[in-house]
Amino acid sequence: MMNVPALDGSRKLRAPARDFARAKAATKGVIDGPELIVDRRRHGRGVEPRIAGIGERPPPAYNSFRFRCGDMGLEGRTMGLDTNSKITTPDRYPPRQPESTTIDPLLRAGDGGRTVGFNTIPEIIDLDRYPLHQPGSEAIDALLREGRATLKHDALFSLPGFVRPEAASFMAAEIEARVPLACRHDTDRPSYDSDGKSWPAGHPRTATHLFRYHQVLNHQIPNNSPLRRLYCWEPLREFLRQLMGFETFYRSECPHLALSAKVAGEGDTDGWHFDGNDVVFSIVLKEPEQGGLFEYVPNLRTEKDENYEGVAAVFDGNRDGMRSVKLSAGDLNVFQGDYTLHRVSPVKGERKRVVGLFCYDRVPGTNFGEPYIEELRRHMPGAAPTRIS
Ligand SMILES: O=C(O)CCC(=O)C(=O)O
Ligand SMILES: [Fe+2]
Repeated sequence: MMNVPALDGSRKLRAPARDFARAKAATKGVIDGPELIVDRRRHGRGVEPRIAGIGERPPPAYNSFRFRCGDMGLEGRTMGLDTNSKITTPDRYPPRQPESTTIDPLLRAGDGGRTVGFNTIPEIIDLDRYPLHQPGSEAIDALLREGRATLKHDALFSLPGFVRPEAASFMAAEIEARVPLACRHDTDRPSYDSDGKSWPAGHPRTATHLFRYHQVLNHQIPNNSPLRRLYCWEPLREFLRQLMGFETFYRSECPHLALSAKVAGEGDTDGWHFDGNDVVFSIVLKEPEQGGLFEYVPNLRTEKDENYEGVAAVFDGNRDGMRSVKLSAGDLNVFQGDYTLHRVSPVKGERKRVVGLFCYDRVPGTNFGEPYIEELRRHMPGAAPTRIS
């Protein structure tokens, strides 16, 4: 995801031990069973404790914590702990949205009334080229080896033609039909997540860039969407886990951002930024006529060196070491954007750029923090801010 706070960045713990004790006291006798999870993981630079999610049986290495996530249309349904460590709603298992069997009117409006298709993975993924259903096969092992080496060097590993063209255009139509409901981002933002310090004017940390696009959120994407089917397909998650070399790897459970999609029309763009989370998994569903290039400078900064000079030079137009690639419809892209400065150049022409974004985490039950969700809510059409607490 762009430079959103890392998962649950809203609740980065300054004093983890105290917060943890407060959480434990607040939940005593109210929540039976589940543990609260705080993990310590790298995001941006360094290691910070932060709330990661909720799970019945968290890995023993993790402390635990529970938090609340308000969400549009699902308010009051779920989640545990508000910002004052009070239990808000102790219902642990919110009802799931029923699987819809009929075509929803929005989709009908968007694609001329086709019946929902692409119900099976072989219709969606080119399994001949990428036999993810055969883990451990020579082809998959070779792909994993190539991917790991490429990621190390380039920060971007693309699997061209991963999604079949007809499935990609079906998914794009499904997403575009939801643009009237989508968040509209149109703001200048800095390239970095805040580090809480104040930086002098002219420093790259204070420079802002235009971010402008529509964003369709998880709960706005139908349950029977082939895009969701793909996201929920276990062999894909397992393949990506192995590619990243993580021991554990879970789909996010964020009602808003687990699965989302971005739609960029004429002039829309993502400004230069570093991602707040480690990895973005995207699938391009539709390419624009021109522009919408993915531009990046691999490993411009490192864990030890911010290289502000190099960053400032890119802002000033230096293109040394920069890659400028046209990601094509159907490509699956794995991108490590925490050390690699990147942007999406402005889209030109009538045809939109549509990208699906898949969100995972190394701990189960992850959600994004409420402040960021509130921010999204402010960008929803006709939505007034609705803080619950
Ligand atoms: O739209 C894309 O291709 C990726 C954009 C991006 O950098 C992000 O969402 O963080
Ligand atoms: Fe990004």
